[in-house]
Amino acid sequence: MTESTKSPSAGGGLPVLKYWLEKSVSPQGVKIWEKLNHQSSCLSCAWGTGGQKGGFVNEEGEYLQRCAKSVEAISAELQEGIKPDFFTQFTIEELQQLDSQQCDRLGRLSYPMILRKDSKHYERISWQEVYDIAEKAFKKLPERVASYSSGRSSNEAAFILQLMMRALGSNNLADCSDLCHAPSTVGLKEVFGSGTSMVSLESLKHSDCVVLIGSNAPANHPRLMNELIKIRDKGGKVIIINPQIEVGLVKFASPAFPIKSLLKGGSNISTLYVQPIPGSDVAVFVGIQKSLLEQNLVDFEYLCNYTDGWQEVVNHAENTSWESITDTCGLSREEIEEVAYTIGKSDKVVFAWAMGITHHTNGVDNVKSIANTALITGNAGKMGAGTMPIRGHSNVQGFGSMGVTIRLSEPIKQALQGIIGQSVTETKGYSARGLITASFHKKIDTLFCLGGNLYGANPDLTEAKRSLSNIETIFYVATKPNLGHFHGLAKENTLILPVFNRFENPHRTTTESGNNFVRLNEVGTTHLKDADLISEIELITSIADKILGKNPINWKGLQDTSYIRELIAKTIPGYQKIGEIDKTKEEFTIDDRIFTQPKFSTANGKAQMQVTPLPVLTIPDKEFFGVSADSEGMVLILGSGRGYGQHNTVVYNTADKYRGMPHRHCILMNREDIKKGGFVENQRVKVKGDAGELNNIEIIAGNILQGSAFMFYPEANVLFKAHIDNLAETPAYKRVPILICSK
Ligand SMILES: Nc1nc2c(c(=O)[nH]1)N[C@H]1C(S)=C(S)[C@@H](COP(=O)(O)OP(=O)(O)OC[C@H]3O[C@@H](n4cnc5c(=O)[nH]c(N)nc54)[C@H](O)[C@@H]3O)O[C@H]1N2
Ligand SMILES: Nc1nc2c(c(=O)[nH]1)N[C@H]1C(S)=C(S)[C@@H](COP(=O)(O)OP(=O)(O)OC[C@H]3O[C@@H](n4cnc5c(=O)[nH]c(N)nc54)[C@H](O)[C@@H]3O)O[C@H]1N2
Ligand code: SF4
Ligand SMILES: [Mo]
Repeated sequence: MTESTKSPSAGGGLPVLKYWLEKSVSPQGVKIWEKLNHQSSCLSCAWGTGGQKGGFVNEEGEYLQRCAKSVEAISAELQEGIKPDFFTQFTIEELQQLDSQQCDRLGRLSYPMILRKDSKHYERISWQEVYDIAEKAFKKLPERVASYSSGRSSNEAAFILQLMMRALGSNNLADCSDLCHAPSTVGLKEVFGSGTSMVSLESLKHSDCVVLIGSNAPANHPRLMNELIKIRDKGGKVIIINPQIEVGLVKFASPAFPIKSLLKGGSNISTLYVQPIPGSDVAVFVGIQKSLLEQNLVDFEYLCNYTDGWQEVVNHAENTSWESITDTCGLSREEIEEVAYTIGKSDKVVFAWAMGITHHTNGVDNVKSIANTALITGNAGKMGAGTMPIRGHSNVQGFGSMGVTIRLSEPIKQALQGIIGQSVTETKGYSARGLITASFHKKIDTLFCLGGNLYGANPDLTEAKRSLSNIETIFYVATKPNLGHFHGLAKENTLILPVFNRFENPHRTTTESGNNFVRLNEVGTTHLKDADLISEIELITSIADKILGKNPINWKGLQDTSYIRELIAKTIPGYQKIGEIDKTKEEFTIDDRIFTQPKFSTANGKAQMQVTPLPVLTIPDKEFFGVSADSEGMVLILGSGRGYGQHNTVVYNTADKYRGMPHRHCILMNREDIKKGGFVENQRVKVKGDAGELNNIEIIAGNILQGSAFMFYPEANVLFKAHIDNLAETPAYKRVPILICSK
């Protein structure tokens, strides 16, 4: 391994501080500081830093909580506007040659554009023409109109988006959460009657043991690491369950603890680190339950008083053999027993997880098996304990709360009927995956994308492209260009509509963090002086006004966002305080989400435990990839995910120093597998999946379980077809069979 690619011994630390310094003393630096201090929540992840008390403050009012990821996001938004003649110079074929980072680096979108059928260029158009096209496009059968959204926009934009769609009679509200935490929402709702984290930031601080499953928090939720450091400092435990050793989960150097970072090279994070086979977490948790029973560490009194269905869950754990558990997950019985003992002997355990749990065909079962383990030890419904899905986008949870979902809850449905003056459609609606399938079958005429990159985020990019090309009109509402704008083209008209970001909006907005805390974002300004931007609120209300008229909703009146907040207060359970927020400026925790008593939001107040069958994990043979059994190469299980320098489909930095991956076209493999397959480190290979192949991929040796491999997304999305969890419709991005061969 060369010096430049040698990975650091701790996550965070000097490379992060260096990034901070470089950016904040750059010519952009003053502007970055101004935006970091702006009273609005961070654009990046859902940990929820920022808000009324300024950009550096977390939900508990603690300072020094802004991380380098947030600087990365702000600095990308502070790029210059794309020049008016840029798109006349370059054809769509030329733009299609750009990679994700190059698309983002073009700069901020600054004027509305259209790519018409048979034209080679995006061309500038007026907002008036945008509305005229929208008027025609939305006047289609409601089931042939759809939206997709990505959780960067505000609660207010989310609320009116779904209000418009429901007033049209459509339930096709696909959202990025369908590709993300939908299994958490579905699973937790069934068990606890509430689909979000039951743990507040305050409550997390009381915990003496955190079990972190399938999360690379050092990269994706950096300020969560501060909490883990503090829990370790007071003698608490951190158990990591992850097939890959993520360096920052072993040791993390946080700028919030400068002395430790500089003198000791960081703080120790994991007390125990176990590496299960990808997709086998149900087996791990059933194993933990079995061991808890054997070690007499089950809280039967709690189970009897506060849960239903526990007897079946206990029987299932008892009756599942150790052999099938260890065979499925690859962990030894001793490893599982040690994890169980640590959980069972701790007073207050938080179970936190991210995509390693949800990106599987049994994602909902994964979530339920974690919930069962929390319940079996009495760790749900008390301060310092509970289940905590760690949400992705900064306001993805707010989108769900506002009703941007195909699974609208009954209370919201009832309340909305009063506003739209008609009943809310009972049609099933298309999730993000459903939408791709429906457009593949030519069932969609119009698609309105509020942010995101539907093309790049989906498995099987060839299929995604073909499907989107069957849609007549696509509106992409965005701040910066991405791959989707150049590859996800419609049959007739593709429009790119530029909007203000969160710190530029001419009106107040709110967002919701993953810990159920509502942030108030103040009015801001943009540095793009000559640009023709619009706010998302103005855009959606203007379209709605054109297509739906003024009755029963005065859409243009809603451009004063305080009226939208009034409607939210009346419609969205737990959100009453938002009606007062313009006066009080009081950010708040949403009611009935944080459980510090074992009384849940189910019909009888008890948690509804359900048996989780062990998955049957198979590895296909070479013939599956269309080659003969005796041909060279080896089959591995690929997990696709994020590098340290990207936000989802948007790449900021190509190298991932922490994993020693110098560029995007790498595959991380276990050293033994490299040998076994007859390969050598840094060799270039071909990677094949069931949908496509990638050539010239460099092998990097890394700390990953034998039999598994890791690659970056969105690039890896050309490889595989969508295999989904049938309940949540989320693709199995973390368990993809691949064949690696030298040619
Ligand atoms: N900087 C930055 N921040 C982000 C994002 C970003 O792209 N960049 N994205 C945001 C979004 S939308 C999301 S959803 C989150 C994502 O946050 P994460 O879920 O942390 O992101 P992933 O890269 O998908 O990593 C998942 C982790 O799961 C592990 N894993 C894979 N398969 C399994 C398995 O079968 N079992 C277990 N137990 N573990 C497994 C992987 O090794 C990896 O460490 O981050 C959010 N925050
Ligand atoms: N293989 C693989 N695929 C995956 C995943 C994986 O782990 N592996 N992860 C999945 C997950 S968890 C998720 S959440 C999805 C992410 O899927 P998406 O949410 O669809 O994708 P993003 O890359 O986050 O979208 C970024 C774009 O949003 C736009 N944007 C940014 N800020 C704003 C704003 O303020 N307003 C508007 N209107 N637009 C804005 C910008 O144009 C930017 O290019 O990808 C999924 N796909
Ligand atoms: S942890 Fe997340 S919310 Fe907090 S500053 Fe970093 S990216 Fe922003
Ligand atoms: Mo996500």
